[in-house]
Amino acid sequence: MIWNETIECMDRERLIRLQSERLTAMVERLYYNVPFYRRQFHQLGLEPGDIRHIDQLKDLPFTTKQDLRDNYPFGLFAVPASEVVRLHASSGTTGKPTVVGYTRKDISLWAEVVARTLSAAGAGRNDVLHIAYGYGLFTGGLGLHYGAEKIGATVIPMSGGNTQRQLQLMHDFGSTILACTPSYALFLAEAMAEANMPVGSFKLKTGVLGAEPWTEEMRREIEEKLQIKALDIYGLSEVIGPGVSSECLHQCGLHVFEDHFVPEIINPETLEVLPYGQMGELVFTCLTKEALPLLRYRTRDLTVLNADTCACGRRLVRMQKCLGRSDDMLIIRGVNVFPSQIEAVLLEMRETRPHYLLIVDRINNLDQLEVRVEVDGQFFSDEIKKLEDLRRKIRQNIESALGLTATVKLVEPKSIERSEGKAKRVIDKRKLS
Ligand code: DLL
Repeated sequence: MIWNETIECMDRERLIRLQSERLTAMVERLYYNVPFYRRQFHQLGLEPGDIRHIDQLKDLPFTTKQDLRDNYPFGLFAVPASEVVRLHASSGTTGKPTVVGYTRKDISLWAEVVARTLSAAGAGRNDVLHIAYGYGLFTGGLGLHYGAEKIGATVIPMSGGNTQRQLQLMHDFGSTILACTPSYALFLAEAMAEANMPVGSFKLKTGVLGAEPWTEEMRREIEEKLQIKALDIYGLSEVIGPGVSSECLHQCGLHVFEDHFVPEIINPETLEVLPYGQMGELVFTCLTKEALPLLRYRTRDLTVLNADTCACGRRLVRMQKCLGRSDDMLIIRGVNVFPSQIEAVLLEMRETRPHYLLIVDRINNLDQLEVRVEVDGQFFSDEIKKLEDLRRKIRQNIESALGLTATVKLVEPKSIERSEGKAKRVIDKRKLS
């Protein structure tokens, strides 16, 4: 089913007109309401009336995660605090999170785009939607929630964790749609088998899976084990959360809701805009958001765009599955992790040296993070208890800084390989691309 046929199947010329009108209004709003953007426009010699067409997007400045960090927490908001009804946050490159805000209208826009996502997955008012994305500062749980209510489905706001209970309720309530990360979907499948709960006794038919990269092989495995159609959904907090783009039942790329979020592909080195069909970094401009409308936000995700009409009838641009990033951000169990965040934890402690290695693996379909770190010669000890206390302390510090549990291995001074060029800090054994 197509939730908003007028928009999703609109001919491209009309869509471009709509985007152009919205961009013109947005640039004006940013000029008057966000000093950060006004300064940038002045530097470029741009006045609000200069931008009238979506083709002029390339003349506007980029926005990066660093800009959000420099203006932490609310410096890029375009409305007074009294208009903001919700905040969410995701990890940034240092201890400080990236904070995003929503007005009442933004929340309803979010429900609209997630309603499109769920309709594209075949969901409707007779469905029971089991949401196992985390509820809280992460945008996954609440983002899916409002869209699911909008289409009239029955929502089960499970949030993450407690796998046995997830299975029990999914079974007893007859859930038809599962919303969670692809790795958790696989984990649930294995847990189902272990608990001797035959997949045939569940009513699941579709998974709306995202928040982390996953391969076609993983899709096949999920589809086979859970006997469902597994669809990819994409989004990021800075743009809105889930509901930026999503697959339809044809599974041939993710339809981007470009009447609200305009995608571009750039070369991450030269920043030049690349034509459709070429792989590069995905950039989004928000056309309608009120609280935090970002211009040309660099996602760091790598993909390819394609503007052909899909067999489902939607004419929106499609993006390929994202399998890589142009920075070093890792996504571990759905949590965004920059190696520099772990480095910061280690550097704060006197007992460790800034020589470390992060080893990421997927064991039994769950991501595992191992942190190997050198202990300072002064503190290296033969006493197992001392080392054990230190190990526990590092693990706790990582957990409180990142919200992620890691296995910590202490190694002797000078045992981690030194490199002459860029240090190799991460070994990712998950082989996604
Ligand atoms: O992960 C929003 C979301 C929630 C999307 C639930 C889908 C479902 P953030 O925590 O801000 O937001 O992380 C955004 O996650 O830049 C990508 O690197 C990655 N990501 C999100 N969806 C996908 C996907 C949410 N389908 C970052 N495939 C993004 C690959 C994804 N990567």
